[in-house]
Amino acid sequence: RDEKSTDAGEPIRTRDIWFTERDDKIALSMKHNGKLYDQQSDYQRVEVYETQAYGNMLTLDGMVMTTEKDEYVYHEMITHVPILTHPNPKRVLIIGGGDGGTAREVLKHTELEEVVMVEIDEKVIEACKLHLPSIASALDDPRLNLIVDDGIKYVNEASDGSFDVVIVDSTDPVGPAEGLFSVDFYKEVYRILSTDGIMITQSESPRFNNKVFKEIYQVYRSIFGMDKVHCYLAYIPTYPTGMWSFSYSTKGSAHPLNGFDPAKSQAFSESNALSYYNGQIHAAAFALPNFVKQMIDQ
Ligand code: AAT
Repeated sequence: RDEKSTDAGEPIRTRDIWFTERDDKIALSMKHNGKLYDQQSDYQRVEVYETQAYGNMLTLDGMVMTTEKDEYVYHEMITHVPILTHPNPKRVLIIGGGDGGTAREVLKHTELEEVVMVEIDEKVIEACKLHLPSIASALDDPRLNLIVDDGIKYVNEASDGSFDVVIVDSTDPVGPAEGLFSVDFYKEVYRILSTDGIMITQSESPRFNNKVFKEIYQVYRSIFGMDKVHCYLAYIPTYPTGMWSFSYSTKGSAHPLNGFDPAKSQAFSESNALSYYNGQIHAAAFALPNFVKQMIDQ
């Protein structure tokens, strides 16, 4: 590896080097062989590391976004849970998701007629196409309408009722994604959902980002209604604490469990050779520990 260098021309060192994502009180470290990409975009610092345990890893402003070896958990769970419980999904909007993982999973649903993805940062797209091709593969799919723009602007300008499923695959609420955590943004998402529309967001870790977690659920309930917002969990080893949550908010009759067809989910999982999502995981993901229920119900 000695002859290789990063984009900045620095040699990749072979000694004991570690990436660490630091919070005030905890940190997550991964040993790596070097940095493959390092650019400051207009929005954030975009880096790709070659980790030893999780393959190539995208970080934004020093925070882990995705890795080659555990990305399937996040991308399968953010996608198949809503699409397989919507009565008739045709039009899907992805906000963020620049690595392409969510788009790749959405495009496995061949009945869809329109898939739009709005990512703000073209450097994220570039880094992932170069260094995380198994995740970014879908970004060149002709069925994907990929728009490089601010997702907030796109949603504000979209017509009423224009999407059946909106997936907010966004960064944490700092930097360019801050507005993606505001009441006004979710009101606009509600407006552009069709009658039976579903909004999905990554809703942080209940164990780690607990203030944001509680606020998120309060905001969604104030817009969609008390009994229209659900939380589900998945286990993502490279995110702080490993316990991660997603929100499922519904405008009309869709429900994550009532009317859910485990056989259909199981068949979808098998025919697409999925690695995490299946008929049993779907139902199990909505079973919440008491401390999480209490945070949501407060
Ligand atoms: N599937 C990967 C997981 C991510 S990446 C989130 C993406 O949202 C980033 O590519 C970022 O550039 C994009 N983004 C941020 N703000 C906006 C915006 N306003 N409009 C459009 N795209 C945006 C998320 C991982 C979760 C983090 C867990 N710690």
